[in-house]
Amino acid sequence: MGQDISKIKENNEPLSEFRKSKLLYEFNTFYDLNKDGVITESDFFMVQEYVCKLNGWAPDSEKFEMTQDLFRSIWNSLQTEADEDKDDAVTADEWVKMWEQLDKTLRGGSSALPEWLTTYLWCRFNIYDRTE
Ligand SMILES: [Ca+2]
Ligand SMILES: [Ca+2]
Repeated sequence: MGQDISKIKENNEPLSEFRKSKLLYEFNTFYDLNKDGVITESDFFMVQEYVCKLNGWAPDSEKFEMTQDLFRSIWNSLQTEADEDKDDAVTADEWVKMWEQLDKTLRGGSSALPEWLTTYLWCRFNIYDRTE
């Protein structure tokens, strides 16, 4: 009976070193924008401010508020998925762990990334297109 459990464990392969270093690179480059070693709400706040500035949306405009809501909900989702100890900060460890979980889900037949992640990636690429 104990053998079944060890078989399950064998299937849960850890992420490869390559994949891990890629994830950590993304963590540092695209998420931890104020470079304090963790992802927090203020990192998302920076992206949001930046997006609004680029588009010329004033802080009291409807677009500004929409963007603020969007980034707040992305952060809330990330927090739910990744912030295991609920200290309002996502560490590199928690980040990699979340991706291990995500990879498992994707391999298990689920077809898509979570919606918040898709949204963030979309915003991210939009920003980087413009800064060139
Ligand atoms: Ca940070
Ligand atoms: Ca945490």
